[in-house]
Formats: sequence, C-alpha cells, structure tokens
Amino acid sequence: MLERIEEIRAEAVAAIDAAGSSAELEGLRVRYLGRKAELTGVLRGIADLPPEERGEVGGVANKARKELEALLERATEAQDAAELDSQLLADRVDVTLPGAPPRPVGHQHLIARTTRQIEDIMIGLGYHVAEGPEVEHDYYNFTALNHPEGHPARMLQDTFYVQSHPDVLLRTHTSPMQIRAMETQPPPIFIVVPGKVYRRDSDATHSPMFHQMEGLAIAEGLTLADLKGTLLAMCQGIFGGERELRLRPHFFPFTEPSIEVDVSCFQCGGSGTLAGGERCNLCKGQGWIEILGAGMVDPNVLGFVEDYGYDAERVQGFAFGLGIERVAMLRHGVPDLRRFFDNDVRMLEQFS
Ligand code: 2NM
Repeated sequence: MLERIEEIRAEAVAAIDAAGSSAELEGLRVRYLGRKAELTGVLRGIADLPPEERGEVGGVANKARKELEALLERATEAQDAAELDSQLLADRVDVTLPGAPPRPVGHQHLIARTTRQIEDIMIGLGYHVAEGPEVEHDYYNFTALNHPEGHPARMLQDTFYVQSHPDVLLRTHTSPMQIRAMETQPPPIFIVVPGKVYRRDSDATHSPMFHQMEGLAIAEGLTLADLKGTLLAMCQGIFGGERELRLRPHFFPFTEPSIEVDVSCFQCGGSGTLAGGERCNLCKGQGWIEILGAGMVDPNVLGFVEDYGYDAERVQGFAFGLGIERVAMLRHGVPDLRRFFDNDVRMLEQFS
C-alpha cells in the first residue's frame, strides 16, 4: 500500500511538472485529488485497514495529498501568471496603427485647392510657379515696384512693419518675388507667384492675411492683347469656357496702362437675370464680376532690374494679380471670408 501511494505521488509530481496549461493542471487535480481519485480512495479506506497499518498509511497518504495540493496550487499560480503575461503581450495596443475603421487622411483646404487649380491652368499656358519670402524688404515690396516714398500703401495704417527694422515688413502682395525672379533669370520670363500676403484690414471681406496669385510675363513684343488673351484663358479655366472679359481703365503704381478686369457672371451667364426673372445675386444684376487687377509693366519697374538683362527698350510685358479667397468665395458661394480661417471642421469637411 505504501509503495502504491509513493507510485501515485511520484506519477502526479511528474505530471504536474510537465503540465503546460492551467486547464491541464485542473485535469490533474481532478485525476489525483478528486472524489474518484485513487489517493482519495486510499484515504477514505483507512478505517477499513488493520489497526496497526492505519497510522502509517494514513500519515503517508495525507502527506502525499498535502504535497500534491501545494504543488498544484503553486503550479496553477505560475501557469496563470504566464498565461496573463502572454495575453497582455498579445493584446498590447499599437497606438501608431490607424483606427478601425481607418480615419481618412486629411485633405487640402479650399484655398490650397483653388491655388493649385489656378497654378495648373497657368502651367498649361507655359508659366512657372515661383514662391518667395513673406517677410520682405521695403525695397522689393515697394521701391522696386515703383511705389514712391509717401505712397499711401507704405503707411503704417496699411502695412505691418517689423518694429526693430523699419525697412522690413510683411509683404502686401506677392510681386516682390517677381522682382527677385527677374534678378535671377533674364527675359523671357513667364511666372505666377501664389502665396500669403498681409494688410492691416479686418472685416467680412478683408482679412489681415489673405492669398494672392500674381502673374508676370516679360518678353519681346508682348502687348495688352497678349494680356487679355492670357487672362481670358485663365478665367475660362477657372469659371468656365463660355466666360468673356471686360477691361476697364484703372491705376496701379507698377503698371502703365493699368486695368481692372471683369469676367462675365458664371451664374446668370452675363445677363444679370436668373431663369425665374429675378436679379442675379452673384453679380448684383450687373452681368459682370470684378476679378483681376492688371496692366503693362511700367518701364520704371524694369529699370530696377536693368542690370539683370531687362532693357525696357527691348522687352516689355504684363502683370496681373488676383485674390484667391475672392475666387473661392464666388465659385463656392462662401458668404464670409473669415470662414476660411476659423478652422471650423464643418467648413473644412464641406469642401473636402
Ligand atoms: C496687380 C495688379 C497690377 C503686378 C505688377 C507686378 C510687377 F512686378 F511686374 F511690377 N507684379 N504684379 C500687378 C499689376 C499686380 O495685382 C492686383
């Protein structure tokens, strides 16, 4: 009997040692310590043994049972801990993975989209895109662009200056980059310059920061007719192939002659009246929408880049500028300029 108990004990110890899961350990507990287990039967049968054997067999069987219980408890604890560890490892969250379902990636802002679209049209006409600094020198922003001393645009009321450097400012147009471009390449030159510009103005139609696209073409023999053809192609690209242009005389310091350019209304087709007979709200019944400033580059401007190959007696050209926000507002019916810069997700998602 004692030998059999030792056999059971040894067998159970080996089985517990070899167990690979808590489920297996539970199986061993039932098998070696459960109600129907052999060792349980031995303990239950102690009373039926001859009196002289009861003490020793009972003691050995109880000791074996206690040892197995303790072994099983320790093995189960270790197994549970190991299983928890591997579970935690498997369940580890990689916070750098996309969510489920994955969130769509971002998209271009309506201003960026409008800018790219106009760039594409101009690239199609053979222009290059040039970008330059937003913090500019007075020389590039005003002087070389034929804005004389005392010109109202140079006043503190209109322009942001750097306090410690009175001749450094936030550019008020992207034309300073056109001077820089002419300093780095001789004619012919055909470029557009998109980007942020800054003016001291703030209401529903003016923001202290807004976006412009300016164009510059300098070559031999360019005329106002080339300017009109270029702007017509650009406006038809933006507003539709049926559009027409109207040129009105104007004044800009850097062009002579200067013009303002209207495009026929893309909502009413230029009639000023909608299908139902009511007045077109977009052009206010005028049939025309003011969209551009332009002109033939003033020889004085070319004089500032004479040393870089721009001889006003040999080459001439035109320049133009438009407001990106204004184009986007007209095309998409945005009623207030400030909506572009609120970063309200409803606005951002509406134009995604
Ligand atoms: C405008 C209107 C008219 C312009 C002129 C020049 C430069 F550099 F050639 F002198 N760049 N841009 C210009 C002319 C811009 O924006 C409404």
